[in-house]
Amino acid sequence: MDNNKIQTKKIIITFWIVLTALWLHANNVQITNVSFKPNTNTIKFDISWDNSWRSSILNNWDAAYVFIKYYDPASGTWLSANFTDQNNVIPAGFSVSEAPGVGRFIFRSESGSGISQLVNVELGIESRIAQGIFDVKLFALEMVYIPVIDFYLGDQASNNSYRSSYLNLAPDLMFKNDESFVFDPLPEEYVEIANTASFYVMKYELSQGGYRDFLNSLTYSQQVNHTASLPTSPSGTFALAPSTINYRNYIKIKTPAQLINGAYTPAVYGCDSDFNNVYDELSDGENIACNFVNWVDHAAYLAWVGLRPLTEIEFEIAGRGIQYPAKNEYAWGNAEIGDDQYFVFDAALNTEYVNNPEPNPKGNAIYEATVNSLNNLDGPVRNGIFATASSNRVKSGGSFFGVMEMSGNLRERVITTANVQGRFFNKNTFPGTYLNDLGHAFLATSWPGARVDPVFPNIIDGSIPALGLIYRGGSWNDESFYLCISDRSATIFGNNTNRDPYTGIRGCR
Ligand SMILES: [Ca+2]
Ligand SMILES: [Ca+2]
Repeated sequence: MDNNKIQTKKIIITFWIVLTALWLHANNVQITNVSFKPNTNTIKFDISWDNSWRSSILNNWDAAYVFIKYYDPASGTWLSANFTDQNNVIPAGFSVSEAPGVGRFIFRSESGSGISQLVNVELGIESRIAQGIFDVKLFALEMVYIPVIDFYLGDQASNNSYRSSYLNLAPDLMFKNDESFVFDPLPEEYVEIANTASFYVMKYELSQGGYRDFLNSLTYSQQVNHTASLPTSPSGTFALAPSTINYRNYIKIKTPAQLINGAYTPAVYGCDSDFNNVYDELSDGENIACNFVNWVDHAAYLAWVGLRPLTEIEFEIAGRGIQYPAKNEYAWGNAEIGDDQYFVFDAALNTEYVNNPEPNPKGNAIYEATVNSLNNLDGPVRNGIFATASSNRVKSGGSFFGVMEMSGNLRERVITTANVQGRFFNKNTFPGTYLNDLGHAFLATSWPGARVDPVFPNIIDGSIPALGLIYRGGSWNDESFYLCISDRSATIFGNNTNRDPYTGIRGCR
């Protein structure tokens, strides 16, 4: 009865599909046909993503991390809706993770590879959400499962590479997981390796479409702190990039914020790489990795989706896997890297590709030698640009476990072991998945840059130094050595509030 009443009131329910892609070459997850089933308290949808796998040999698979936001009229904000793990319906050959955490992982339960295509998935949700009276957004991110393994740290060659002892550089003495400490040359001391556990890491750097969707779920006051241009700026203004040069960031203000009855409405953001003032077309760059994000943005995004930063130890584990280190190796497991400028076609389309990838044994990556500003390549590229249905690890530039763009494209902030603040980081503390009124992550206990505040404890607002971070993997503008999986050249100082064109967002949990 209530449900009928609600429908006669014509309350509009909107479904937001993130990271959508329709064409060949596209790697990104797609959600369609979303509906609610009030009788079973479930949300029903179809989901698919490309280049999916599960390997029983490596005990490794990829997954779609799904999470729900609903609009809370009382607070005027988008909040997380909880999954109940009741009445789940999952097609044969797939599984879904259960609590804890705000989101759920959908993944192959049997070995295989190719497109993952699931129809009529149902996941149990709070009954009030299943009634269909709220505006709801269902999001998905592709992630990769990293099992507990024996691993090596350092490659005995890269700058500040980990090693097993203070002086001994002999390869047979490199650190392995059956030891407890590793020598970190940055603080010149041994650091304890926390108990390792399996984790999921984002398969790609966060896309511009993903960050756009985040901005479109914030209030005006929250948007102010996660963009470079005021939300009241004219339509067509770059949200993150400078007006002079945008380095392939195409997120713009689509509809400016407006002052109505003394309060600002949020701006609406969209991608428009072809400058035709039609936003979020397939040709508008939303699958390109998102640059111009600072640590305050990064922390807030991760908190909002229920993820956390990686540690630099996890970065090397996800990159190298179980393999013995090769000196100066990149994410694809050897020290050979292409150094010819790439020619990019279908630029900013969801089919964006490079028509001259390097042949074996050289791996492919976007960095100083391969960018080509004359060919519209002066910034990051589409996530997974080198991965195709037939590409191997070297050609795709993927890591041992299939994580993409760990070498190059955008550099990645991770938690360092090089100072006490980084070593204080607790992987098991997650903020509450909602942000404070100003859009900042809080309850981010032990995260770098978290300061004590009487109202919002452990808030990350950029007001104090973000001690405990380091950049890993290098960017499109870096020399090749920065891209090595063990390179530790790029330490981070200061508050890390500058938005630069070189740094992106990756998270894990
Ligand atoms: Ca357009
Ligand atoms: Ca990267």
